[in-house]
Order: sequence, then C-alpha cells, then structure tokens
Amino acid sequence: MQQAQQATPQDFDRVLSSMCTEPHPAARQAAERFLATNPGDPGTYETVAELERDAVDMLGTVAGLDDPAGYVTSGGTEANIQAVRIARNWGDTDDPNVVAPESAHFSFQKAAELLGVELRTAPTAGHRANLDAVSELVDADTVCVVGVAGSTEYGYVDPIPALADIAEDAGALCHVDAAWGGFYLPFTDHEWAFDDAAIDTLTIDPHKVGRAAVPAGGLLARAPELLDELAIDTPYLESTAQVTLTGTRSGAGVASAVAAMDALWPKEYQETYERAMDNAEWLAESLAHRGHEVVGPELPLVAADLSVPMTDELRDRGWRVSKTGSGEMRVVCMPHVTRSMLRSFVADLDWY
Ligand code: 0PR
Repeated sequence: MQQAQQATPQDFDRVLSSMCTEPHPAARQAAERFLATNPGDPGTYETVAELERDAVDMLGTVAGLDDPAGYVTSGGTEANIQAVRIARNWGDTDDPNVVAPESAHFSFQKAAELLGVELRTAPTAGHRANLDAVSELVDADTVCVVGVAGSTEYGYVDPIPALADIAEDAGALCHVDAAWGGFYLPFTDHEWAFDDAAIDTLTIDPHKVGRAAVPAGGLLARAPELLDELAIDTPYLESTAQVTLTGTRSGAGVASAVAAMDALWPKEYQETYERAMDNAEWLAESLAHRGHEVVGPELPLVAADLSVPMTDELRDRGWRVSKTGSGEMRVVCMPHVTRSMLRSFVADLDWY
C-alpha cells in the first residue's frame, strides 16, 4: 500500500484526456484555507456562505444573468441532477419526461434513474441536437428540454435559442449544460447563455475550464422560485431550508471558485480561450495533414479517427488521451495544454 504522504499526484504534462486542470495558484490557496468549512451549514460557516453568494453572482455574470439563483455544486453531475429535479418538481404531471440530445452527458441518465423521470434521447445531426428529432419526442408530460453548450465528446454547441423555444411551446423548462464550455463560450459568438435565450437553469463548472480546485460545480437558475423547488426543511440548523443534494460539502471548492474567478474573469479567461482554440486548430490541422479525419474543433476539443491500438500505444508513452463513444481519439485542450505539449504529442504520433 502507498503511503499518502509519499505518494505524488500525476502532473499535467501529458494529460490530454481530462476536463480537470491545474488550479490557478490563488484558487489552490483559497481551497486550502477553507478546507475546514461547510457551506451546508451557512449559520455556522458564515464567511464561506457569503463567498458562495459571490460565486453565484460571478457565475451569473459569466452566463449572462443578473440576480442569479443557484449554488456551488460538487460538479456538473450534481448540477444536472438538480436541474432535472427542479423540472420534475415544478412540472404538473405524474409521468414526467426529459428530452435531451444523445450527446448529453451520462449524468442525465443518473438523474433520470434517481428521480423516476423518463429520459428521452434525440438523435443528433452533425454532433448537434437535431431540432426535429427533439420536437418529435416532446409531449405534454415533458418537464425539461436539455441543450448542451460544449459537449463532452466533441465540444459542440447545440442551437440553444431554438431548444428554449421548443421548451417554451411545450410548457417545459429549458436546461443548458455548459459544465465544460461555460468558461470558454463568453468569448465566442455562440448563443448559449441566459441573455441569448429563454433558459431556466444552467450548469457551469468552475472546476473545469474555470480553474478552481475540485469540487466546484455550478447550478444557476433564472429565478429563486425555481431553486425553491429543491428546498427541504432543516429544522435543527439555523437556516431553515436546504436546496443542495449533499449535506456537508466542501467550502474549499466554494472559496476556490471565487478566487479563480476573481483572478481570471474576464481578461485571463479570454486569453486562455484564445490560446486553447489556437492550439486546438493547430492540432486539428496537424492531424488532418497526416490523413486523419478530424471532427471540429468548435470549442477547444479535437476528435480524430486515430485507431484504438494507436491510442493504447500513446498511453504506453505516458500520454493520457480518451476516446469518443464511436472510438475516435479525443484531445481536450484544457488550460494546462500547451503548444509544446501538442508538438511533442504529434511527434510521438509520427513515430508510429
Ligand atoms: N456535463 C458535461 C458537458 C461534462 O462534460 C461533464 C463531465 C459533466 C456534465 C459532469 O461533470 P462532473 O464530472 O463534474 O460531475 N465530463 C467529463 C467526463 O465525464 C468529466 C471528466 C473530468 C472526465 C475529468 C475525465 C477527467 O479526467 O468525461
């Protein structure tokens, strides 16, 4: 057995598969300082509770929403589960369903199973939600239509305003999953945010592109009444209700999220986006030049039809790359991914 004191975590030098990244130094420091706080008990841990309100306000700024409701979740999974829970509790049906493109993250499957909601997945076209396919699945029992702004596998952005219209016509809520894309999208022309469309809830994770320490996800809601759908009475705490899924939770994530956004919004996030997008385009061109079929990049994520044995050999050389469901190699250009890393990655590819 390894002793935790002697074990060293991996460094990010060859990590091309992850949606986690090196936290910003200020975020790392804040996480350490707030390690022993619990925003699940805001009556006792007042400072971190205040910081959480700041975090939500800042996330609202990033996602185009004044006076946002929301909280810092343990990650995108919790935020998506809670968004489905809001919709289920808000909807007026005994047989609720949620309609999502098949590109939606698997956390929606967890949500459906946990919450007793039917998940209807619509085929995509060109890796984006197909509006006709979505409309076909929507009916009077639909409580939520999901759009993805930065898909896990390809980094593609769904037509969010049109999905929000479909939701509105059906009397359903619209949830956007920008867990990964949320800190890249403000610097693009994509329409994905609260000020672009009639979105009700949105997932945006500081612990991904936002460069906060894990665990720091984000759930935002257009109005406090939506968040109230989650409220459970907490008779023996000083606060009277709790909307979160977890009870005790990490103040480290909350403080870290505020510190990261304080340090980086908007200028450095913009620079990070521009660098990551340049890198993704450079990689896409390099791979296309070598005869591979490349998907994207629409956001800084590149998928290409490299053979599976090749990705296994890359792993042997220390590279961490992942695969899409259809077996393409997938490189996520996170803030820690530099051009020189990608150059040596491509040089290793040429070796085969
Ligand atoms: N929504 C989207 C669009 C995501 O990409 C992810 C995670 C989630 C929700 C769920 O977020 P949490 O993992 O914070 O709950 N996507 C990656 C995935 O599942 C997460 C990941 C992160 C994978 C780090 C690998 C890794 O090293 O593939």
